[in-house]
Amino acid sequence: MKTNDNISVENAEVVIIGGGVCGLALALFLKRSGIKTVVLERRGRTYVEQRQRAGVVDARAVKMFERWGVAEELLTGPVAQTIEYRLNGEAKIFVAPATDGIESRFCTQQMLVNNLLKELIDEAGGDVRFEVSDVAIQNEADLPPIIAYQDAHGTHEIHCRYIAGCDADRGISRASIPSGMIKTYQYDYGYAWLAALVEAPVRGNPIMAISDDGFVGQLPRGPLRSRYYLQCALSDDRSHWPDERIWDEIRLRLNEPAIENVLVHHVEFVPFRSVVHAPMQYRRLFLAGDAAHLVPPVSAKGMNLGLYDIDVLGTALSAAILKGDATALHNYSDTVLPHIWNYQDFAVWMADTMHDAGNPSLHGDFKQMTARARLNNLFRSETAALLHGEYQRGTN
Ligand code: RFL
Repeated sequence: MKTNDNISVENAEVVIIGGGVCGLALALFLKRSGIKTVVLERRGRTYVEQRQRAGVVDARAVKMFERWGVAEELLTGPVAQTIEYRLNGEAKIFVAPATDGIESRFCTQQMLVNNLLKELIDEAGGDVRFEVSDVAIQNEADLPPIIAYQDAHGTHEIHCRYIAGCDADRGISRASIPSGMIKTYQYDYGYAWLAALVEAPVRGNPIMAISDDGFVGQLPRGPLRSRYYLQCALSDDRSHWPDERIWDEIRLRLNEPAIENVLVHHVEFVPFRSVVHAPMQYRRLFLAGDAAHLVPPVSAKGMNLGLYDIDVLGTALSAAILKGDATALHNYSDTVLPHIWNYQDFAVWMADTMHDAGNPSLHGDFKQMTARARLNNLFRSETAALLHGEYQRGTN
């Protein structure tokens, strides 16, 4: 490391901006390929370790971790591909038809991130710099990129060959791309979910319950906890939803008056929107995960789509750096976008079906009846069930 005018200057092959699930997975892959990589993360390690979101690593992502030889280190056990769909209290269990043997794994995002940090930093000595600020990107045509940032010791510059923008929707990576160079496709659904992490496990199957009083879902988040999702208005906030109302609505929408109030650890409000920014690359900057696309949580695909990007991007970066073949890197965006659009369509299917089939005040009684027919197809058509199972596994 050199020092110029109180700015430390160093080199790396790849700088990854954002040390969330996508940035860390990419860093681990590159580290194991022998590529010098630096991760810049604005939060502290403890904060990153404690952030809880997704619950399941889909079968496609499991295959990726198996190919990389880290599935056993990172993931916990297989998860049954069953969901209880409930319509006004009447339950039907959807069992995804069996496929080629590889199954999704139960592994919360928090667990996966903790295991990635352990493998990357504690086991492999990977370079993750926490609590950095003012990250700035120079990505000029025909010049190697320069990433500047601040930390407690001063100002730093990293000269690199490639930048991976894994800093989610509000990060600096996508914002650094000049306007007009990428197009944003966005769809707003007009409602939100209240997501409540509670001290109660899922008993039986994960539940997706449609009711005339609105949607409620319960998904596993570890052996002791689960997350309830309640459809709510975009304008709602915590003042509209004291704990007592959360539990009253859960009992009402599930039609289970005996459910008891337990500790609510955390509540957040997630507006439903789908977004794709395309192309997902500009010069030597490549966007992955939430920096490039968002899906509503009803599809349970946000993290899994990000891991798909990382699989393609990691392979393309290593071909460019280790073999001098940048073809896959040039084609990165064109390679991943068809998959992303496919799962945006799945997210629309899930969102419309789970919400329209309930109260017709949302989109009318015609949409209510077509949504119910669509849901019913999962139980009467092997073809529909097979396709739904493929989407759940991420193999479509
Ligand atoms: P992350 O995980 O948000 O990490 C981005 C990292 O970038 C850092 N950062 C910066 N660092 C340096 N400089 C800057 N200027 C920076 N700006 C930001 C941040 O501190 C952070 O550490 O994004 P990534 O890696 O793209 O991963 C995306 C996933 O986290 C996301 O798609 C999922 O959590 C979505 N999601 C779910 N996905 C699933 O596959 N299955 C699920 O069941 C599921 N449930 C959910 C979800 C997301 C939710 N919320 C909170 C929107 C449930 C919820 C409630």
